[in-house]
Amino acid sequence: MFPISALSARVRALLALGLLAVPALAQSAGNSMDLTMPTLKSAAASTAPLALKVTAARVVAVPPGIEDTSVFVTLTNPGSRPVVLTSAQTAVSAHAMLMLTVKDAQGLTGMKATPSLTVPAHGTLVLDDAGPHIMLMGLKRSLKPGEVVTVILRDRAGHTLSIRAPVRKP
Ligand SMILES: [Cu+2]
Repeated sequence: MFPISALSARVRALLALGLLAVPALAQSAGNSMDLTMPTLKSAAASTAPLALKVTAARVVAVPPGIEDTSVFVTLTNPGSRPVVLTSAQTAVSAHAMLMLTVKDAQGLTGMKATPSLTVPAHGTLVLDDAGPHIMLMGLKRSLKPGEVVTVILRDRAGHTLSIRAPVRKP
């Protein structure tokens, strides 16, 4: 949604940390077993996938050459406990970050990274361009309108939810 130049120093610092982690990820990506084993382990440790209802999932289409975009989705929690999301990931971008939309003292709209987003018990969390959202940073290729991108959300206990989000023009 926003040019990279709009990122706060804090986000840049977080990105730098993320970039530091890339060599380790790239190494394990070289061997599909390395990717599969931790997934199986965490699935065994978790009791069930995240029980959230997903509606209005979409990825914002951006022109070729633009490397960042946003994921919007409405998440409804039928359960009696809040679901605290702590990370997102997708195969189509180097990073996925949980973000808040904020206004500065001059009234200018920007965004900042947040360590978590909460879907309240018996409630709904709307991710959109005016509020919290997920940023995909460092797209590995241009996304075609209509194609479906898989985005995985993870909560603080390691439970995951796979979201299928079609690419849509804003
Ligand atoms: Cu944004």
